[in-house]
Amino acid sequence: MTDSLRNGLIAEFLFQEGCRDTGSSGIYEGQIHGAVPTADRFGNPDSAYEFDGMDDYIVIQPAPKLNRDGFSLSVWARYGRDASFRGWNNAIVSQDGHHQRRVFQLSTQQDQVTWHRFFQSADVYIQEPVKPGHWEHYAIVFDGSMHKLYRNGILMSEKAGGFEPNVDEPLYIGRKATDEPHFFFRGAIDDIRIYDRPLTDEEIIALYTENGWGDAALAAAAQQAKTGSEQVEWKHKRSPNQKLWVENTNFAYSVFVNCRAEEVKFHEVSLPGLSMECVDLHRTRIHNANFSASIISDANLSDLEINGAQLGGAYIHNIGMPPQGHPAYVEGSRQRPLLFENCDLQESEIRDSNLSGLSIQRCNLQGMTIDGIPVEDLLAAYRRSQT
Ligand SMILES: [Ca+2]
Repeated sequence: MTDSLRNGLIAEFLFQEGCRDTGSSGIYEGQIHGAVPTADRFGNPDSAYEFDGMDDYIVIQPAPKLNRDGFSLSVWARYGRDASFRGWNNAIVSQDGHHQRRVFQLSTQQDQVTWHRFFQSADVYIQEPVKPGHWEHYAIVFDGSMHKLYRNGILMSEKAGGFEPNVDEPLYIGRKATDEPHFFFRGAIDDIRIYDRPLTDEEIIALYTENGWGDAALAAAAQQAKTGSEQVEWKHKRSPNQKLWVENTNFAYSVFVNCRAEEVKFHEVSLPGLSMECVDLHRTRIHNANFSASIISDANLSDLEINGAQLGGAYIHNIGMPPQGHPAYVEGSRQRPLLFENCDLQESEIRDSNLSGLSIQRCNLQGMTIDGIPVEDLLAAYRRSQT
Protein backbone atom coordinates (compact mmCIF):
# COMPACT_ATOMS: atom_id res chain seq x y z
CA MET A 1 0.00 0.00 0.00
CA THR A 2 1.11 3.58 -0.60
CA ASP A 3 2.91 5.35 2.27
CA SER A 4 0.16 7.94 2.70
CA LEU A 5 -2.28 5.20 3.65
CA ARG A 6 -0.21 4.49 6.78
CA ASN A 7 -0.75 8.11 7.92
CA GLY A 8 -3.41 8.42 10.58
CA LEU A 9 -4.14 4.68 10.45
CA ILE A 10 -5.25 4.32 14.07
CA ALA A 11 -6.46 0.73 13.78
CA GLU A 12 -6.10 -1.98 11.15
CA PHE A 13 -7.49 -5.51 11.19
CA LEU A 14 -6.43 -7.52 8.14
CA PHE A 15 -7.41 -10.87 9.70
CA GLN A 16 -4.24 -12.54 8.41
CA GLU A 17 -3.24 -13.87 11.83
CA GLY A 18 -6.42 -13.74 13.84
CA CYS A 19 -7.74 -10.37 14.90
CA ARG A 20 -4.47 -8.49 15.45
CA ASP A 21 -4.25 -4.70 15.12
CA THR A 22 -1.52 -3.74 12.65
CA GLY A 23 -2.33 -0.02 12.80
CA SER A 24 0.02 2.70 14.01
CA SER A 25 -0.24 1.85 17.72
CA GLY A 26 -1.04 -1.85 17.43
CA ILE A 27 -2.74 -1.78 20.82
CA TYR A 28 -6.28 -2.72 19.88
CA GLU A 29 -7.37 -6.28 20.19
CA GLY A 30 -10.34 -8.10 18.74
CA GLN A 31 -12.12 -10.78 20.72
CA ILE A 32 -13.65 -13.33 18.41
CA HIS A 33 -17.04 -14.81 19.26
CA GLY A 34 -17.95 -17.62 16.88
CA ALA A 35 -16.67 -15.99 13.66
CA VAL A 36 -14.43 -18.41 11.73
CA PRO A 37 -11.49 -17.71 9.39
CA THR A 38 -12.41 -17.88 5.71
CA ALA A 39 -10.91 -17.08 2.30
CA ASP A 40 -10.46 -13.43 1.39
CA ARG A 41 -11.52 -11.82 -1.92
CA PHE A 42 -8.41 -13.25 -3.65
CA GLY A 43 -9.15 -16.78 -2.42
CA ASN A 44 -6.33 -16.78 0.17
CA PRO A 45 -7.46 -19.17 2.91
CA ASP A 46 -7.92 -17.97 6.51
CA SER A 47 -7.51 -14.30 5.61
CA ALA A 48 -10.98 -12.93 6.44
CA TYR A 49 -13.77 -13.82 8.89
CA GLU A 50 -17.10 -15.52 8.19
CA PHE A 51 -20.10 -14.68 10.37
CA ASP A 52 -23.12 -16.99 10.69
CA GLY A 53 -25.77 -14.25 10.98
CA MET A 54 -27.01 -15.78 14.25
CA ASP A 55 -24.61 -14.88 17.05
CA ASP A 56 -21.10 -14.47 15.58
CA TYR A 57 -19.20 -11.25 16.08
CA ILE A 58 -15.86 -9.65 16.95
CA VAL A 59 -15.62 -6.97 19.63
CA ILE A 60 -12.79 -4.45 20.04
CA GLN A 61 -12.66 -3.05 23.55
CA PRO A 62 -11.41 -0.50 24.24
CA ALA A 63 -12.36 0.90 20.87
CA PRO A 64 -9.91 2.97 18.80
CA LYS A 65 -9.98 6.65 19.74
CA LEU A 66 -11.81 8.44 16.95
CA ASN A 67 -11.29 12.05 15.91
CA ARG A 68 -14.42 14.24 15.80
CA ASP A 69 -12.84 16.47 13.11
CA GLY A 70 -11.82 13.80 10.65
CA PHE A 71 -12.47 10.10 10.25
CA SER A 72 -12.34 7.34 7.64
CA LEU A 73 -13.39 3.71 7.72
CA SER A 74 -12.51 1.17 5.04
CA VAL A 75 -13.90 -2.37 5.00
CA TRP A 76 -14.59 -5.26 2.64
CA ALA A 77 -17.81 -7.25 3.00
CA ARG A 78 -19.37 -10.19 1.19
CA TYR A 79 -23.02 -10.64 2.17
CA GLY A 80 -24.04 -14.29 2.31
CA ARG A 81 -26.33 -15.49 -0.45
CA ASP A 82 -28.71 -16.56 2.33
CA ALA A 83 -28.54 -13.23 4.20
CA SER A 84 -31.96 -11.80 4.98
CA PHE A 85 -32.71 -8.13 4.40
CA ARG A 86 -35.71 -7.23 6.54
CA GLY A 87 -35.86 -3.77 8.13
CA TRP A 88 -32.56 -2.67 9.58
CA ASN A 89 -30.14 -5.59 9.36
CA ASN A 90 -26.60 -6.91 8.86
CA ALA A 91 -24.32 -4.51 10.76
CA ILE A 92 -20.83 -4.64 9.21
CA VAL A 93 -19.05 -2.39 11.72
CA SER A 94 -20.74 -0.42 14.49
CA GLN A 95 -20.09 1.57 17.59
CA ASP A 96 -23.60 1.93 18.84
CA GLY A 97 -24.69 1.72 22.47
CA HIS A 98 -28.27 2.10 21.28
CA HIS A 99 -29.78 4.13 24.14
CA GLN A 100 -26.60 6.08 24.77
CA ARG A 101 -23.11 6.42 23.29
CA ARG A 102 -24.35 6.05 19.72
CA VAL A 103 -21.44 6.85 17.39
CA PHE A 104 -22.06 5.09 14.05
CA GLN A 105 -23.47 2.04 12.41
CA LEU A 106 -22.39 0.78 8.97
CA SER A 107 -25.29 -1.56 8.39
CA THR A 108 -28.05 -2.35 5.94
CA GLN A 109 -31.59 -1.06 5.63
CA GLN A 110 -33.67 -3.43 3.52
CA ASP A 111 -30.97 -4.28 0.95
CA GLN A 112 -29.16 -0.93 0.93
CA VAL A 113 -25.83 -0.39 2.66
CA THR A 114 -26.34 2.54 5.01
CA TRP A 115 -24.09 4.80 7.05
CA HIS A 116 -26.40 5.39 9.97
CA ARG A 117 -25.70 8.30 12.31
CA PHE A 118 -28.95 7.97 14.25
CA PHE A 119 -30.54 11.34 14.92
CA GLN A 120 -27.37 13.42 14.56
CA SER A 121 -27.33 13.49 10.75
CA ALA A 122 -29.32 12.05 7.88
CA ASP A 123 -28.48 8.53 6.73
CA VAL A 124 -26.08 8.19 3.83
CA TYR A 125 -26.93 5.09 1.81
CA ILE A 126 -26.26 3.36 -1.48
CA GLN A 127 -29.36 3.26 -3.62
CA GLU A 128 -28.35 0.13 -5.53
CA PRO A 129 -29.04 -3.07 -3.57
CA VAL A 130 -26.17 -5.15 -2.20
CA LYS A 131 -24.97 -8.10 -4.26
CA PRO A 132 -24.96 -11.16 -1.99
CA GLY A 133 -22.07 -13.50 -2.72
CA HIS A 134 -19.75 -10.75 -4.02
CA TRP A 135 -16.95 -8.93 -2.21
CA GLU A 136 -17.57 -5.19 -2.16
CA HIS A 137 -15.41 -2.43 -0.73
CA TYR A 138 -17.12 0.20 1.43
CA ALA A 139 -15.49 3.36 2.73
CA ILE A 140 -16.78 6.19 4.86
CA VAL A 141 -15.08 9.58 4.95
CA PHE A 142 -15.97 12.39 7.36
CA ASP A 143 -14.11 15.64 6.66
CA GLY A 144 -15.48 17.71 9.53
CA SER A 145 -18.74 18.61 7.80
CA MET A 146 -19.68 15.99 5.18
CA HIS A 147 -20.22 12.24 5.53
CA LYS A 148 -19.31 10.42 2.31
CA LEU A 149 -20.04 6.78 1.47
CA TYR A 150 -17.97 5.05 -1.23
CA ARG A 151 -18.50 1.66 -2.83
CA ASN A 152 -15.73 0.01 -4.86
CA GLY A 153 -13.75 3.26 -5.01
CA ILE A 154 -16.63 5.46 -6.16
CA LEU A 155 -18.49 8.08 -4.13
CA MET A 156 -22.10 6.87 -3.97
CA SER A 157 -23.69 9.39 -1.62
CA GLU A 158 -22.82 12.25 0.74
CA LYS A 159 -24.67 14.30 3.36
CA ALA A 160 -23.74 17.09 5.76
CA GLY A 161 -23.57 16.29 9.47
CA GLY A 162 -21.43 16.13 12.58
CA PHE A 163 -19.53 13.36 14.31
CA GLU A 164 -19.55 12.65 18.04
CA PRO A 165 -17.09 9.93 19.11
CA ASN A 166 -17.43 8.10 22.42
CA VAL A 167 -14.35 6.24 23.57
CA ASP A 168 -16.25 4.18 26.18
CA GLU A 169 -18.35 2.36 23.63
CA PRO A 170 -16.83 -0.87 22.20
CA LEU A 171 -16.42 -1.31 18.46
CA TYR A 172 -18.31 -4.29 17.03
CA ILE A 173 -17.65 -6.16 13.81
CA GLY A 174 -20.59 -8.18 12.50
CA ARG A 175 -23.28 -6.88 14.88
CA LYS A 176 -24.38 -3.86 16.89
CA ALA A 177 -24.02 -3.55 20.66
CA THR A 178 -27.58 -4.69 21.32
CA ASP A 179 -28.42 -8.25 20.35
CA GLU A 180 -31.28 -7.62 17.91
CA PRO A 181 -31.10 -10.75 15.75
CA HIS A 182 -31.38 -9.05 12.33
CA PHE A 183 -28.21 -7.05 12.98
CA PHE A 184 -25.93 -10.10 13.12
CA PHE A 185 -24.00 -10.05 9.86
CA ARG A 186 -24.40 -13.05 7.55
CA GLY A 187 -21.34 -13.35 5.31
CA ALA A 188 -17.68 -12.43 5.41
CA ILE A 189 -15.86 -9.25 6.48
CA ASP A 190 -12.24 -8.32 5.87
CA ASP A 191 -9.51 -5.67 5.97
CA ILE A 192 -10.94 -3.10 8.36
CA ARG A 193 -9.01 0.17 8.57
CA ILE A 194 -9.84 3.19 10.68
CA TYR A 195 -8.19 6.58 10.18
CA ASP A 196 -8.26 9.75 12.25
CA ARG A 197 -8.37 11.90 9.10
CA PRO A 198 -10.47 12.15 5.93
CA LEU A 199 -8.98 10.08 3.10
CA THR A 200 -8.88 11.56 -0.41
CA ASP A 201 -10.72 10.11 -3.41
CA GLU A 202 -7.36 8.81 -4.69
CA GLU A 203 -6.66 7.06 -1.40
CA ILE A 204 -10.09 5.37 -1.46
CA ILE A 205 -9.29 4.05 -4.96
CA ALA A 206 -5.88 2.88 -3.70
CA LEU A 207 -7.60 0.91 -0.93
CA TYR A 208 -10.15 -0.56 -3.35
CA THR A 209 -7.45 -1.61 -5.84
CA GLU A 210 -4.97 -2.80 -3.20
CA ASN A 211 -3.04 -5.93 -4.23
CA GLY A 212 -4.33 -5.73 -7.79
CA TRP A 213 -8.09 -5.87 -7.15
CA GLY A 214 -10.19 -3.98 -9.70
CA ASP A 215 -8.85 -1.55 -12.27
CA ALA A 216 -7.44 1.66 -10.79
CA ALA A 217 -7.65 3.64 -14.06
CA LEU A 218 -11.25 2.58 -14.59
CA ALA A 219 -12.24 3.39 -11.01
CA ALA A 220 -10.54 6.80 -11.28
CA ALA A 221 -12.36 7.55 -14.56
CA ALA A 222 -15.70 6.52 -13.05
CA GLN A 223 -15.04 8.56 -9.93
CA GLN A 224 -14.10 11.59 -12.03
CA ALA A 225 -17.19 11.13 -14.19
CA LYS A 226 -19.40 10.93 -11.14
CA THR A 227 -18.04 13.90 -9.28
CA GLY A 228 -16.81 16.23 -12.03
CA SER A 229 -19.20 15.92 -14.94
CA GLU A 230 -21.33 18.36 -16.84
CA GLN A 231 -24.89 17.29 -17.48
CA VAL A 232 -26.32 17.34 -20.98
CA GLU A 233 -30.09 17.02 -21.09
CA TRP A 234 -32.11 15.79 -24.04
CA LYS A 235 -35.83 15.53 -23.47
CA HIS A 236 -38.93 15.00 -25.60
CA LYS A 237 -37.04 14.51 -28.86
CA ARG A 238 -38.78 11.35 -30.03
CA SER A 239 -39.52 12.61 -33.50
CA PRO A 240 -37.57 12.80 -35.65
CA ASN A 241 -35.29 10.02 -34.42
CA GLN A 242 -32.16 11.37 -32.67
CA LYS A 243 -29.31 9.25 -33.96
CA LEU A 244 -26.32 9.68 -31.65
CA TRP A 245 -22.73 9.03 -32.66
CA VAL A 246 -20.65 9.04 -29.48
CA GLU A 247 -16.94 8.36 -29.86
CA ASN A 248 -13.97 8.68 -27.51
CA THR A 249 -16.24 10.27 -24.92
CA ASN A 250 -16.83 9.61 -21.25
CA PHE A 251 -20.55 9.43 -20.58
CA ALA A 252 -20.39 7.30 -17.43
CA TYR A 253 -23.40 7.70 -15.11
CA SER A 254 -25.69 8.71 -17.96
CA VAL A 255 -29.37 7.89 -17.55
CA PHE A 256 -31.91 6.82 -20.18
CA VAL A 257 -35.56 6.90 -19.12
CA ASN A 258 -38.62 6.18 -21.25
CA CYS A 259 -36.58 6.17 -24.48
CA ARG A 260 -36.56 4.12 -27.64
CA ALA A 261 -33.08 2.78 -28.34
CA GLU A 262 -33.49 -0.15 -30.72
CA GLU A 263 -30.37 -1.48 -32.46
CA VAL A 264 -27.97 0.60 -30.34
CA LYS A 265 -24.41 -0.66 -30.76
CA PHE A 266 -21.53 -0.63 -28.30
CA HIS A 267 -18.03 -1.47 -29.48
CA GLU A 268 -14.99 -1.33 -27.22
CA VAL A 269 -16.97 0.49 -24.55
CA SER A 270 -16.43 0.14 -20.83
CA LEU A 271 -19.80 -0.62 -19.21
CA PRO A 272 -19.18 -2.02 -15.70
CA GLY A 273 -22.01 -1.31 -13.29
CA LEU A 274 -24.50 -1.12 -16.20
CA SER A 275 -27.97 -1.19 -14.70
CA MET A 276 -31.08 -2.01 -16.71
CA GLU A 277 -34.57 -2.25 -15.28
CA CYS A 278 -37.86 -2.71 -17.15
CA VAL A 279 -36.15 -2.82 -20.55
CA ASP A 280 -36.94 -4.76 -23.70
CA LEU A 281 -33.72 -6.58 -24.65
CA HIS A 282 -35.09 -9.36 -26.83
CA ARG A 283 -32.76 -10.45 -29.64
CA THR A 284 -29.78 -8.86 -27.82
CA ARG A 285 -26.41 -10.03 -29.19
CA ILE A 286 -23.47 -9.98 -26.80
CA HIS A 287 -20.07 -11.19 -27.96
CA ASN A 288 -16.60 -11.13 -26.35
CA ALA A 289 -17.84 -9.48 -23.16
CA ASN A 290 -16.91 -9.65 -19.49
CA PHE A 291 -20.04 -10.34 -17.43
CA SER A 292 -18.37 -11.47 -14.21
CA ALA A 293 -20.33 -10.73 -11.02
CA SER A 294 -23.40 -9.66 -13.03
CA ILE A 295 -26.91 -10.41 -11.81
CA ILE A 296 -29.96 -11.16 -13.98
CA SER A 297 -33.19 -11.37 -12.02
CA ASP A 298 -36.91 -11.43 -12.77
CA ALA A 299 -36.17 -11.75 -16.51
CA ASN A 300 -37.68 -13.55 -19.47
CA LEU A 301 -34.76 -15.61 -20.83
CA SER A 302 -36.75 -18.01 -23.01
CA ASP A 303 -34.78 -19.26 -26.04
CA LEU A 304 -31.64 -17.64 -24.59
CA GLU A 305 -28.48 -19.19 -26.00
CA ILE A 306 -25.22 -19.12 -24.04
CA ASN A 307 -22.26 -20.38 -26.05
CA GLY A 308 -18.51 -20.39 -25.39
CA ALA A 309 -18.92 -18.91 -21.90
CA GLN A 310 -16.90 -19.20 -18.70
CA LEU A 311 -19.50 -19.78 -15.96
CA GLY A 312 -17.30 -20.78 -13.00
CA GLY A 313 -18.93 -19.77 -9.73
CA ALA A 314 -22.25 -19.05 -11.46
CA TYR A 315 -25.30 -19.32 -9.20
CA ILE A 316 -28.52 -20.20 -11.00
CA HIS A 317 -31.61 -20.22 -8.82
CA ASN A 318 -35.39 -19.72 -8.81
CA ILE A 319 -35.58 -20.67 -12.49
CA GLY A 320 -38.97 -21.38 -14.04
CA MET A 321 -42.21 -19.68 -14.98
CA PRO A 322 -43.28 -16.58 -12.99
CA PRO A 323 -44.69 -17.71 -9.62
CA GLN A 324 -48.24 -17.05 -8.45
CA GLY A 325 -48.64 -13.38 -7.52
CA HIS A 326 -46.13 -12.26 -10.19
CA PRO A 327 -47.69 -9.91 -12.79
CA ALA A 328 -46.63 -12.30 -15.59
CA TYR A 329 -48.05 -15.40 -13.85
CA VAL A 330 -50.14 -17.63 -16.10
CA GLU A 331 -52.05 -20.39 -14.40
CA GLY A 332 -51.07 -23.87 -15.56
CA SER A 333 -48.14 -22.65 -17.70
CA ARG A 334 -45.06 -24.87 -17.83
CA GLN A 335 -41.51 -24.02 -18.75
CA ARG A 336 -40.21 -25.64 -21.91
CA PRO A 337 -37.20 -27.96 -21.38
CA LEU A 338 -33.63 -26.60 -21.27
CA LEU A 339 -30.75 -28.15 -23.20
CA PHE A 340 -27.21 -28.39 -21.81
CA GLU A 341 -24.75 -29.62 -24.40
CA ASN A 342 -20.99 -30.01 -24.19
CA CYS A 343 -20.89 -28.23 -20.81
CA ASP A 344 -18.25 -28.56 -18.12
CA LEU A 345 -20.36 -28.94 -14.97
CA GLN A 346 -17.80 -30.83 -12.85
CA GLU A 347 -18.08 -30.33 -9.07
CA SER A 348 -21.33 -28.41 -9.62
CA GLU A 349 -24.26 -28.88 -7.30
CA ILE A 350 -27.96 -29.11 -8.11
CA ARG A 351 -30.29 -28.94 -5.13
CA ASP A 352 -33.99 -28.42 -4.35
CA SER A 353 -34.75 -28.57 -8.08
CA ASN A 354 -37.36 -30.29 -10.20
CA LEU A 355 -35.48 -32.72 -12.46
CA SER A 356 -38.48 -34.86 -13.43
CA GLY A 357 -38.11 -36.27 -16.94
CA LEU A 358 -34.47 -35.11 -17.06
CA SER A 359 -32.35 -37.14 -19.46
CA ILE A 360 -28.55 -37.48 -19.13
CA GLN A 361 -26.82 -39.04 -22.12
CA ARG A 362 -23.19 -39.87 -23.01
CA CYS A 363 -21.87 -37.95 -19.98
CA ASN A 364 -18.87 -38.59 -17.76
CA LEU A 365 -20.54 -39.46 -14.44
CA GLN A 366 -17.38 -40.22 -12.45
CA GLY A 367 -17.88 -39.08 -8.85
CA MET A 368 -21.44 -37.87 -9.49
CA THR A 369 -23.82 -38.57 -6.61
CA ILE A 370 -27.57 -38.36 -6.11
CA ASP A 371 -28.49 -37.74 -2.46
CA GLY A 372 -24.98 -38.94 -1.58
CA ILE A 373 -25.18 -42.22 -3.52
CA PRO A 374 -22.59 -42.62 -6.33
CA VAL A 375 -24.42 -42.79 -9.67
CA GLU A 376 -21.86 -45.27 -11.04
CA ASP A 377 -22.78 -47.65 -8.18
CA LEU A 378 -26.47 -47.16 -8.92
CA LEU A 379 -25.94 -47.95 -12.62
CA ALA A 380 -23.77 -50.99 -11.78
CA ALA A 381 -26.44 -52.31 -9.40
CA TYR A 382 -29.10 -51.73 -12.06
CA ARG A 383 -27.04 -53.61 -14.70
CA ARG A 384 -26.52 -56.52 -12.27
CA SER A 385 -30.26 -56.67 -11.60
CA GLN A 386 -30.92 -56.87 -15.35
CA THR A 387 -28.71 -59.98 -15.89
CA1 LIG B 1 -7.51 -10.05 5.07
